[in-house]
Amino acid sequence: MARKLKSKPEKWWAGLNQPKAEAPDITIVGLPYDGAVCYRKGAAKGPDVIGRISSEIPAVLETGEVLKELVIRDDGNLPFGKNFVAAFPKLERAIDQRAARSFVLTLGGDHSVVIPVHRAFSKRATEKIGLIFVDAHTDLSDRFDGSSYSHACPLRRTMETERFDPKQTILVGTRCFERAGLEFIQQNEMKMFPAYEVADRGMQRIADEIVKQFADLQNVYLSIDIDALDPAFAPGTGIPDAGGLATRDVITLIRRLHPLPIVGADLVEVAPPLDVSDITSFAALRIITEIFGLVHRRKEQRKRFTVL
Ligand SMILES: [Mn+2]
Repeated sequence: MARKLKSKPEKWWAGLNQPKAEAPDITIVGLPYDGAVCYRKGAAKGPDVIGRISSEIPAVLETGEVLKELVIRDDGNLPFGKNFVAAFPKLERAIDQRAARSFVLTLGGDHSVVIPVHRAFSKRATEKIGLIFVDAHTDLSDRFDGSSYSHACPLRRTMETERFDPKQTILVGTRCFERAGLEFIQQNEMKMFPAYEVADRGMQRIADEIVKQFADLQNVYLSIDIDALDPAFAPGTGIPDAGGLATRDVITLIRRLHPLPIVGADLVEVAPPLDVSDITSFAALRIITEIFGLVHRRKEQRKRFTVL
C-alpha cells in the first residue's frame, strides 16, 4: 500500500527519497496501526501526514550540515491486514530484509507497532543491542486492558527478546509511571533519566553519559515516542502528559549520539487528527531529519577512513 502524497515521491524526505534505490542508506517504512491504544486513536495517520509534509523541509541539519549524499528509500506502509498481532511474523521478515541492506526508520502507529520491529532487530543481532527509549511512559506493563500487545506493553515485550536487555536499556523523558513499570525498573536496575532530571541537569550531559555507557556496544537502537515531548511541543498524541521534554532536548540528544553505532530507529504515536496546525508532525519531521544526520555522519566518516 503506497502512501498517497500530493508531491512527487522524489520530493519526499527533503528531496532525498529514491524509491528504487538498491543500496539506500536509510529505508523508511510506515506501520499505520493504532488499534492498541487505551485512550485516543489517531496515530494510524502519522506516517502519511509526516510523509506528506516531508517534501517541505530542506536536507540540512540544524548545524548547517548538508545531507547531500544520503540515499533514502521510502517503502511506504507495510501491509498487516486486519489482525495486527497475527501479522507479526510477516512484519518481522519485512523489517529483517530491510535491516540487511540499510538503517531502518519505522514510523508508527501507536507504540505497539515496535514489537515486531524490535523482534526483527533482536534476531538479526549477534550481540546485545543498546536501547535508548525516549517516552513519557515506561510501556513496561506485562498486560494492559487484557492484552499483552497494548501500547502500554511494547518495552516489556522488547525486554523479552534475546538481544535487548534491561541492563542495556536507558529510559529518557519518563514521568508517568504505573506500578508494574516502576517495579520492573527497580528489579532490573534499569537506567533512567526522567523528564525532571533532563530539566535539572540539561540534555547535553545526559546524552554524553548515554554515549559513555553504550560506548562498547556494536548496535544501538533509538526508539522515540513523541509523547516524551511536552504537550506544548507535541499536542497531537494519544496521551499528552505535562512536564515533558522540549523538542530542543530531543534534538540535542540525537545530535550528541553520533559516536554510537545507531542501527535503527522508530518514531511513534504522532496522531495528526489530534494535532494543532501540524505542530507535532513538524516536530517529528525535525527529529527525523536529525536522525538522518546520524546516518549521514557515519557515512561521511567511513568515506574519510577509506580515503586515508
Ligand atoms: Mn510509548
